[in-house]
Amino acid sequence: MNINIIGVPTFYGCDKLGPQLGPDKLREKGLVSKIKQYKHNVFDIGNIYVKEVNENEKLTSNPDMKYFETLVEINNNLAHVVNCSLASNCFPLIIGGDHSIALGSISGVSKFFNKKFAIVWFDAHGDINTFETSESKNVHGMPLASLMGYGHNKLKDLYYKDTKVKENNVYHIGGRDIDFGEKEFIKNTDMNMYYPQDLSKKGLDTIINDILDSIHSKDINAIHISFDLDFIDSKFVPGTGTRVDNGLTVNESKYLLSELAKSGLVKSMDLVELNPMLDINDTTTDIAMDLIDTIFKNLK
Ligand code: DIR
Ligand code: MN
Ligand code: MN
Ligand code: MN
Repeated sequence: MNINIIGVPTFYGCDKLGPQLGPDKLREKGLVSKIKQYKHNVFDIGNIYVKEVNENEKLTSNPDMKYFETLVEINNNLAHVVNCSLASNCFPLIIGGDHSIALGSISGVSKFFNKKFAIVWFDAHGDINTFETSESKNVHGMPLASLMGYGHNKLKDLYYKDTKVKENNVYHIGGRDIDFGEKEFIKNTDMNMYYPQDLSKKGLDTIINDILDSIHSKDINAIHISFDLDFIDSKFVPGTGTRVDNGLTVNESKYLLSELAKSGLVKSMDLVELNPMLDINDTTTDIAMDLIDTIFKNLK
């Protein structure tokens, strides 16, 4: 397969320094050769441009969302690069950066597949806040809501003017730190939520089969994986910004990713929230590499 690596070196969505170093950190660790060992054609097409913004101007463009206009710009460019990548028969692997970049990557995916795709979102958090429910004003807590058509117009209508994904085509796994407003949203949404207690009660194989059966039963041509490293239990991932207990192990995460990859439907992926400044002995970087290894080893 042809793979495009696209880095998005930004921390603007989480307002905590570190994630901007993620893409180059993984490159230094041998990201390209890691993927090449599985006989893929790998093209590292570089990083999306991230404009420098002064810390004290972060709320100037919008009082409710930090670095708003700059994030819109970054994501709009990213969406186009991802769309072009798919159009040239390449698998875009988007390396963050914080999770706000999923807004751009998935908008590009949505345009290419004409919305006939599913998202599997691995995260301890909901990422379904809007500027009205957010307690942090951080855009990395909002991408999924924006993609489903909620929140600020400039986020909802990023790249092209419409809702990017049907709520029922979103499969969210691992949520355990959901904000008040997000819980209210979940009560009325059609998106599919799988909490850590569901995973332990029913077993990982049952859950992943349920998800794949559900996807197969729909008019869907592709799966996009969006993997936030805080999906994994806090004790294993020092190098991510918002760690949460009661998550899954690395091996459990790898099992879920390998089953998805084997389905033959995975056409794009984000790996986000690696923070090399918080990491200890590259533990979390090595885990990120291991997850990527799992995907490209099993990709069909
Ligand atoms: C929190 C944290 N719910 C927020 N979100 C994070 O800022 O909206 N998402 N960390 O991954
Ligand atoms: Mn997230
Ligand atoms: Mn998260
Ligand atoms: Mn929270």
